[in-house]
Amino acid sequence: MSIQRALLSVSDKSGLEEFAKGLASMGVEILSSGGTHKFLSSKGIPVKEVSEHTGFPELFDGRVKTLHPKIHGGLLQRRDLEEHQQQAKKHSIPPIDLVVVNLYPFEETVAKEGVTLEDAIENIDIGGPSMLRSAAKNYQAVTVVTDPADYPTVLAEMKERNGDTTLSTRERLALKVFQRTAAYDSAIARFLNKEQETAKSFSVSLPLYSELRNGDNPHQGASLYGNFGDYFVKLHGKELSYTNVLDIESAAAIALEFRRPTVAILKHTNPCGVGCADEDLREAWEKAFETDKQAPFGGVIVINRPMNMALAKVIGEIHTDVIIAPDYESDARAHLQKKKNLRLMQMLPGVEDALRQPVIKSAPGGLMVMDSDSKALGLDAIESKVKTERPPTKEEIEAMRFAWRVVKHVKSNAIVFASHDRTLGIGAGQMSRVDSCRIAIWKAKEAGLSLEGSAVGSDAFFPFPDGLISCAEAGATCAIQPGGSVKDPEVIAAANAHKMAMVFTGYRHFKH
Ligand code: 93A
Repeated sequence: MSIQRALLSVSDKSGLEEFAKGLASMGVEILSSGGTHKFLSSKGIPVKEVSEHTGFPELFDGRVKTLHPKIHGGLLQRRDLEEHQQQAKKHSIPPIDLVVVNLYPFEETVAKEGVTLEDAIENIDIGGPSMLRSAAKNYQAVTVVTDPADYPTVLAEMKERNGDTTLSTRERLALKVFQRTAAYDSAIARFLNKEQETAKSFSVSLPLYSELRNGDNPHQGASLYGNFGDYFVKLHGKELSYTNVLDIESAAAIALEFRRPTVAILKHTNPCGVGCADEDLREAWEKAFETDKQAPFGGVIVINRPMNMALAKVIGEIHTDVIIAPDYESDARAHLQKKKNLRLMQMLPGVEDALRQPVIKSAPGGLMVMDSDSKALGLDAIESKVKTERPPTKEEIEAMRFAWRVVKHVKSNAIVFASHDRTLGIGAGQMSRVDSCRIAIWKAKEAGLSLEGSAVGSDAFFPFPDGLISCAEAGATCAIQPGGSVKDPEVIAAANAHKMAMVFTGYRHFKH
């Protein structure tokens, strides 16, 4: 079958004029993308623009020129299948028998000194390789030329064979295409890889989202940059402060740890209490609030279900700075909005992704970037990590899971006593672990909560047995901690002596 229609789209125009003239002289219809069309027309060669052929203009600064079913259908349709030919007819997709494409000069571009990433990226050819690959896949019927050095051979063959090429030539040219596109993609990958290695410099440009009410203290100014509004919307209340934003981030992270209806109350980014329930948010609230009834004053409350009136009524009774919920029932919102100083925040879908973004902190003279702590226990991780003579009961496993989920969000050194659905005592941010244990035990006592049969979670290993022993004496029957201390054997012996079940997770959850 002689070549009837050809598509020419090239960056390197060398040898193109003669080649196109040769094609035209054999009666081949020539289609071309914008620049190539202009070039050929200027040489007086009859040529039709791709956009005219497809009925679709070039878009997005030429990023979309030839990416159209009429082009790829023309290349990929099988001439030997009746069904394909019927579809082609039905959708008016005439066959394209010859493709002549060479790609945006990516390699040359990145070889230039001082090339910008943007320049490199704009030189990543998408449509060209796509056409080359479509044509090469269908080499049984389609001739594909990517190297100007092949123009004379192809033209000579066509002249000799009444406008056709041989299958062996088409096969050879197809192989050449895949070698070329593979090399092209490798060059892109190499460049991006190098870009990331050597350019491990940090530059960011974010729009101002809003000025903040104040920093840590009223005499410190603060501003918020970026797309905070894509994830959180303030429905009511005063402007946010710097500490509000920190609290909102911590609160959302805790709430999203849990699938069951959950309420967490926070102060200075630490949870004062976390409670879960099967259905009733109010029940979850009671459990969270019972952990500590003093600290929540002026705190932050987060829930992972829409706020309802029953919960709005009870939490409306205590002074709160910020409430965060995925949504608010209208009566609940109206009720809470009566409080002028209360900020009502809605967290939008996608927050989870935002919280998985790297953490950025200032450092003297620069900043630090850290992966987010998104490590979680596997479902069977507890059973396989028991270190004590006594394995944990099913209830203890649930309680340890809960403690481990919460302790991740408590500032180090962190100790959390918990049952399967609530916190019982939290010790946060102490310089020695044994002090965090003491505080957690004391807080539970203050709250009138029993630690008998509870689980204790520790964000990092117990460096000595003393902390663990104090937890056991307070009533904890199981412990979850990373392990890894040189004194682990002594800590395990102490757990055994107290008939505790203890699990080593193998990884810690420091939070600074
Ligand atoms: O930006 S692209 O990836 N999008 C396309 O749809 C497309 N189609 C062809 N680049 C595309 N091309 C490339 O444009 C070809 O591979 C060729 O290198 C160049 C020819 O463009 P012009 O004919 O407009 O000068």
